[in-house]
Amino acid sequence: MTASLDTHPDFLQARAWLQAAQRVAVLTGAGMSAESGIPTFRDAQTGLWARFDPAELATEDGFRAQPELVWNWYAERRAAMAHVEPNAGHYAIAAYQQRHPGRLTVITQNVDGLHQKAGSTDALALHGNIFQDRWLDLCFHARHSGRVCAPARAQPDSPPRCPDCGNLLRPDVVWFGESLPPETLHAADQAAQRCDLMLVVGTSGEVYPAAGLAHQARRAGAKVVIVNPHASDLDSIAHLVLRGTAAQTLPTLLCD
Ligand code: BV8
Repeated sequence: MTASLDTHPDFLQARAWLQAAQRVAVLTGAGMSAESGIPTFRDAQTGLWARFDPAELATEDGFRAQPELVWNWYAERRAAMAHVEPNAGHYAIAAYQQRHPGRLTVITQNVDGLHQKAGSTDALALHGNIFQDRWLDLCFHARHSGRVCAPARAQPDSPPRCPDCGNLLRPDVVWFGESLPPETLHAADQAAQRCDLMLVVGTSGEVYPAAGLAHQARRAGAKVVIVNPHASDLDSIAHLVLRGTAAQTLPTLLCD
C-alpha cells in the first residue's frame, strides 16, 4: 500500500469503523488471491485458454458438451494453485480472527482454499473447492446393489469415470447456473445481515448472489468498505473505497 493510503482520512475512518464494530464480515473475490500469483477470474485467459470464456467453461452444459476440455482446464488451474501460498492479506484476516474470536466472518467466492490455508478455519466458501471432486450425475454402482460409487474407485481418465456405470467426476465447485450450497449461503446471508462493517476485498461485484451480500449488508445498516485497486460494480453502494491491493492494505487496516 502506498504510504499515503494509511494516513488518508478514508483509511483512518475505515479503521475507526473497524475498531467500533462488534461484528465484521469480509467478502472476498479473486483479487484477494492475485498477490499469491493466481490470475483473477476475469483476467484475460492465457495460452490454450485464451480463446475460451471462463463463464462458458464453468457451466454444466459446457462440461457435458466438452468434458475433457473442461476437466483439463480445471486440472491446469488446480496444478497452478497447488503450490500457491496465502498472501499477507489472507494472513492478516486470519490473525485478526485469532485475536478476536467469533468477531469476523470470512465469506469467499474463491475456490483456491487460501483463506483456509492461512488459518481462517470457518471461511464460507460460496463457490466450492477446486481441489475436490463429486459425481456429475446421481451415481449408482449397479441397479441391484444400490451401492453409490466411491470417487476413489473412478478410473483415471480426463475426466475420471465410474468403472461400473460410466458416471463422470466433476470439480466440486459451483458452476454458473447452479445454486450455491444452501447452508453456506444462509450462513453468509446471516453474516451480511448482522455485521456492523463489511469489507469487500478483490471482487468486481459481477457475480450473484455473492455480490448481493454487499447490498444486503448495506441495507441492514452496516458500513461497507471496498478494498480494490480498480473500480468495481459495488463502488456505488460503498461508504468508502480504499484504492489499494489486498496484501498491501489489509495488514495495516486490520492491525490492532
Ligand atoms: C445462481 C466457481 C441460482 C467456478 C464461480 C442474480 C441473482 C442470482 C444469479 C444471477 C443473477 N444475475 C445473474 C445470475 C447468474 C450468475 C451470474 O452472477 N452471472 C454473472 C456473470 C452476471 N450467477 C450464477 O449462476 C450463480 N448461481 O445464481 O444460482 C440459479 C440456479 C439455477 C438457474 C439460475 C440461477 C453461481 C455463480 C458461481 C459461479 N462460479 N466460481 C470456477 O471458479 O471455475 S464464480 C467466479 O467468479 C469465481 O468464483 C470468482 O471469484 C467469481 C467472481 O469474480 P471475482 O471474484 O469478482 O473476480 P474478477 O476477476 O471478476 O474480479 C477480480 C477483482 O479483483 C477486480 O475487481 C480487480 O480489480 C480486483 N483485484 C485485482 N487485483 C487485486 C484486486 N483486488 C485487491 N487486491 C489485488 N491485488
